[in-house]
Amino acid sequence: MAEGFLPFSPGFATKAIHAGQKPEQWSSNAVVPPISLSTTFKQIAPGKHKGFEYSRSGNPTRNVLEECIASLDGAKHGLVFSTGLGALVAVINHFKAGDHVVSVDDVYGGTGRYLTEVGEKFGVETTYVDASDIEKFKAAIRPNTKLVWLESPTNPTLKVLDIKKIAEIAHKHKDIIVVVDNTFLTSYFQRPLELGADIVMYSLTKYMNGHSDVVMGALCTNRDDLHESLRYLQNALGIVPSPFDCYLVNRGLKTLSLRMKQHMSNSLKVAHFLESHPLVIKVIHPGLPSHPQYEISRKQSSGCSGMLSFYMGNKDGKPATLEESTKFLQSLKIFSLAESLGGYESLAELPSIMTHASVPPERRELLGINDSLIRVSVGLEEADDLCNDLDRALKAAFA
Ligand code: P1T
Repeated sequence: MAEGFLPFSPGFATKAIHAGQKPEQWSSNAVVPPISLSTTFKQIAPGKHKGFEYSRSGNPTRNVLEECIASLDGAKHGLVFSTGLGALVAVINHFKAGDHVVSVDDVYGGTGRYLTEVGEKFGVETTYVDASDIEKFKAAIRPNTKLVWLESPTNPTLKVLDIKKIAEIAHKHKDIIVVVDNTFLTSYFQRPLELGADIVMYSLTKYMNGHSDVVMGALCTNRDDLHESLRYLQNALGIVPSPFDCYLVNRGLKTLSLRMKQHMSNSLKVAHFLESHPLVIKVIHPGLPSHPQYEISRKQSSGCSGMLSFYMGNKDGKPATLEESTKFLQSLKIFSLAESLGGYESLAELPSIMTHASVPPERRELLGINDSLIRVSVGLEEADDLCNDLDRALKAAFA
């Protein structure tokens, strides 16, 4: 147990290795689930089959992954999609024109882009709110609100939202569904369904797969009605992942608990190092006592991932210019300057120009996504090597 945090869910690592993968389900008794590439399945009589007809509507390798993902969240149902955004598309397609969404203001840029630029074209309007302020959140709910979309911690400013409190408020209104994007923490560190969410969403591209070689998304729920609708949409919209990718994610899950523990330990070492660095103005990491929602983080999560953000600045505390941030990012030798997160390798990026470029400039300013904000995904390398890399690049940026 990480000190001061919620206890871990019992049996997590065992489920990650065994759930959905009974060897007896295959005629060969294969211990590693086979990759079933066939697009179609022979029928015994027209409409009579052994559970599979066509690979868009169902596939044996995908089924294994869906069962395993669901079990990790303690969920009855799991569904996987071609990407994380594909999972969002399925959720929005569950609604109809005239329905309203309340979304946390600091969401992944691509999520905001879909909600605003695509969702609104089809008549589903979104209001963005700082959901860490409960009164502001309550005020954003309208009579036609049908969906509350949360991300916690948020991307990239790592705000932690009180999921239980928000879900309780939302559920006082009939028909509101609460979805939590749990990409940053995974089911190992946070289980939103147990905190009152109706659906938990993932970009499996990140920690769940963990090896930066697959893009995929997932939704898990305990509600049969939502599962039925979303499974229908998974097929009807055609947003399914390939069997080979399902095999890879399934393999990645086997080491999720080990990886997450090490991501937490490494990112805390890096966060403490940066917090004492003269060329760093502020570090945002939910495991630091200086984080504004440190207590909520420990109350609702079992730990922290490898994600942190920080503002860099010169010795006098003047925020870095775009040139200085660029110099820093280009001077890194172990961290790669790249979008994405959650892989075994360390990455660093500039959200204002990269992952959050699609956020309107006024909202970026309000959220503090400026040219001195650096987002880091701390990987599994030696923490001392990572600190030395950051130190050298910070000095080079202001030389
Ligand atoms: O890339 P995709 O698998 O479609 O997932 C989208 C997505 C959803 N939710 C969160 C919290 C995310 O971070 C992402 C993708 N994010 C990045 C690519 C990034 O660098 O932040």
